[in-house]
Amino acid sequence: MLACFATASSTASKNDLITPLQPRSDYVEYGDTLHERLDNWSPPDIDGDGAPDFKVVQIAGWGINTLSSISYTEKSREVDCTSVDPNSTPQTLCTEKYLDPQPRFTFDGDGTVVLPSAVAMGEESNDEKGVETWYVDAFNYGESLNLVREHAEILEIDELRVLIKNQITKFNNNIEYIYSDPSNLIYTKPYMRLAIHSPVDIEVFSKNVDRIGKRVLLDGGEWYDKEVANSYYEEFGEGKYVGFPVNGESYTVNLTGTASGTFSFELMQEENHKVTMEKTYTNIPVGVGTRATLAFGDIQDVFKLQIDIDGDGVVDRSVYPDEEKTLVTYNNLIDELRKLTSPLKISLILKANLAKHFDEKGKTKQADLLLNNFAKTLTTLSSNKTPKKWRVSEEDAKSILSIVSKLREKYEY
Ligand SMILES: [Ca+2]
Ligand SMILES: [Ca+2]
Repeated sequence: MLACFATASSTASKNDLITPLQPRSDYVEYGDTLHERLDNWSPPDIDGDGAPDFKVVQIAGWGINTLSSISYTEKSREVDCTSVDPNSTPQTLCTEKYLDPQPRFTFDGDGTVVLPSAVAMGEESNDEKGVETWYVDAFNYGESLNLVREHAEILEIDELRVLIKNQITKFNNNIEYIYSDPSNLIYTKPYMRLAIHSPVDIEVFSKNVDRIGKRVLLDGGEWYDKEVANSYYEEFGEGKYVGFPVNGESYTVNLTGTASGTFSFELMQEENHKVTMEKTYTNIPVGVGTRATLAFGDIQDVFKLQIDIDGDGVVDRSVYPDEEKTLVTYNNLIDELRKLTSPLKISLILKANLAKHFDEKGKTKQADLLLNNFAKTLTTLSSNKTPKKWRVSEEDAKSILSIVSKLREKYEY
C-alpha cells in the first residue's frame, strides 16, 4: 500500500478525495524501509538452537465492513448553468461532469484493519516460524448478540478473552466464533449497500426502529448511529454510505434535502460476495426540507422513492430507478389494457393511444393531462360503485396505475 502525504505547498484538506497530492519521496522511502524490516522479521532465536524462543499469536477480526479501496469513476449531474459558466442564464440546467470517489468495503476486516494486514505474518499458523494465527468472527457474533464489536472493542468479545487465557494456561478447546482456518469465515445472507450524493442526509430504520445514520450532538460533534448489528455509516467527500444485512426484514430509508440541486442515489445488494441487484436514481431535484422515503424488504420489492418536495408531509411524486424508467413504454401500458376483461377497456385503450400520440409529437403537457384523466377513470372503474361486469379488479388497476405513474415521471422535470 502506498501512503500519500501532502506536499508543504498543498492546501487540500484531509477530506478532499479529489485533488491529487504529490507523495513526499522521503516518506515513501521511509515506508518502504519499514515494511521491508517488518516483512523479514521473525521471532528471535536467542539461544541459537534453531527454534524461536517465544511464540507470536496473530488475532484478526473479521466480518465488520472495512474500507479496502476507493475507486474513481467519471459521472455527470445536472447543475444550475451559472455554476458552470457565470454568463449563462440562471435557473437553467446544465450537465456537469465530476469525479465520483466510491469507497469499497470488505467483510475481510475488523472495521479498521483489513485481513491481509492483520495476518501479515502468514494466513495460517506456522510452527516453524513460531507464529499462530486466529480469526474472530465478529459478524456472526454481532448478529447473534445484536451489537457491533469493531477494531477498538474487539477485546470486549468474551470468546476472544478465553482464547488469550487459553494461550497463557496452554489449555486447548474449541471456542465459538474463534477459528484458526479462515475458510470458516462466511456470510451468505443478502447485504444491502446504499450510496447517496449530496445535498441530502440519509438515515435508515429497521422494522424495530433501530437507526443507522448521522446524529449531531448537543456540543456540535457528530456521532454515527449503527444500531443494526453489522451495519455501517460512513461519509467520504460528497458521498454518504450505508450498509446493513437484509435478513428478510423490512427497512425504511429517509432522505432529507439540505440544499437545492439534484441528488443521485444508488442501492446495491450482495449475496455470497456477489452483486445480485443494483438500482440507481439519478438527477432527482431536491430543495432544503425535501423529504423522500423508500421502504423495502427484499429484492422483489418495487423500489418506489416517494418524494415530498416541500416537506409538508404529503407525498408529491414517486420516482422509480433509472433502469425501470427506460423499460416502461406506452406499448407496455396498451398490452396490459388489452388483457382486461371489462368491456370498458376500449375507452382506456383509446386514451392511452392518444396520450402515446401526444408523447411522440413532443406534446408532453397534453400527454401528462391525458394520463392524469386516464388514472382517474381507471380508479373509478375499479371502485365498488362500478357494476361488477364493467369493473376492473383492484389488482389490475394497481399494476396499470404503477405503469402510468412511471410514464408520467418523465413529464415532471
Ligand atoms: Ca531457540
Ligand atoms: Ca408535499
